[in-house]
Amino acid sequence: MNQIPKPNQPLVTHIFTADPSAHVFEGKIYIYPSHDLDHDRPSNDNGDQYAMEDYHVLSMDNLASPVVDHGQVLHLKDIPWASKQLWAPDAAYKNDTYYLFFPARDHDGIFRIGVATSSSPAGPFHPQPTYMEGSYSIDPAVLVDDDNQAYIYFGGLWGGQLEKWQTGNFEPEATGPDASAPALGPRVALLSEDMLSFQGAPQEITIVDENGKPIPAGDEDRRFFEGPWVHKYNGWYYLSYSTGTTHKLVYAVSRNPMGPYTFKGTILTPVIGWTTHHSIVRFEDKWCLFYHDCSLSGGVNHKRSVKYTELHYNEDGTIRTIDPYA
Ligand code: FUB
Repeated sequence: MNQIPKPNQPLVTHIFTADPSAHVFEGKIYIYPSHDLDHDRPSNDNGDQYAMEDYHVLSMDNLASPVVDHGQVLHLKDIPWASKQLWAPDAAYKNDTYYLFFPARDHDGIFRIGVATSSSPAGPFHPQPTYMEGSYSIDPAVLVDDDNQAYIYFGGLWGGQLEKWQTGNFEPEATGPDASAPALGPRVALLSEDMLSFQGAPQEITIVDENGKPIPAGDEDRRFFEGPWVHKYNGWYYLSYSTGTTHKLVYAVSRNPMGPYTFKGTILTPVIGWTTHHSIVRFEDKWCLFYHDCSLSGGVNHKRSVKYTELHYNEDGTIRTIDPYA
């Protein structure tokens, strides 16, 4: 079961894993993925096929050592406010505590974001009794900045329900903006010192083109769809995300963690499978892209496998585009 990971190969093959959020904790690489279920129920644009019920944590001492599956660290049945669909999580460390941030549908079918805590990066994680007040949609990603201020980024279209929050309230019938109108941006909120709540209302992040114009909703090669991730490189904040319908991982940069962000280019060309979702982490002297695809399941969209590959910057700070099958 414990395999030495090779670049662009599944990290583990005994379970399906997706949406990897990788971090270096206690000198090792820890990966917080979704745990895809091996079922054959039908698929739809609402994402009902992504019916995940628990989380596992994976770790590697380094890139040449076996992957350890630390087993189930949190289950749906132990989260009082959640009804189904434990989607893409992220983890953070602060206050001598490890925090697992995760989306799930509440008992009204609305996606919310919860948090669970542990004294170990490998879990188990103990959930708070309620979701984070003011949270909505999916795909939380947390950046603890150099000054120790933590930011939570989140959001996703379609099944992720971001379209339904344009007024600040949940509007079940709401659809996205017209093609020529600015695209919906991911959201960002400051986290409280104890990491358990939002400090103030979430704000929408604007993503602009090279001329400072917001990327329109119809520009499906560049507009935000889901899976935000923010990392820092040479004093710049890099916001990367999935374009959804065009299946790319792309990025934009800013001097400010709250944005606006200027679109830069493509990190990863489409993978096998509909979704693409990633994280970027520095381990020792290498930058790594963790991502997933559906090669192990022969292309079944909801049976994904986490992989990694090395990521390279150009002299000017741009990221070299990666073809995962080259
Ligand atoms: O894994 C369920 C959903 O699929 C995630 O939340 C999205 O980012 C997409 O990868």
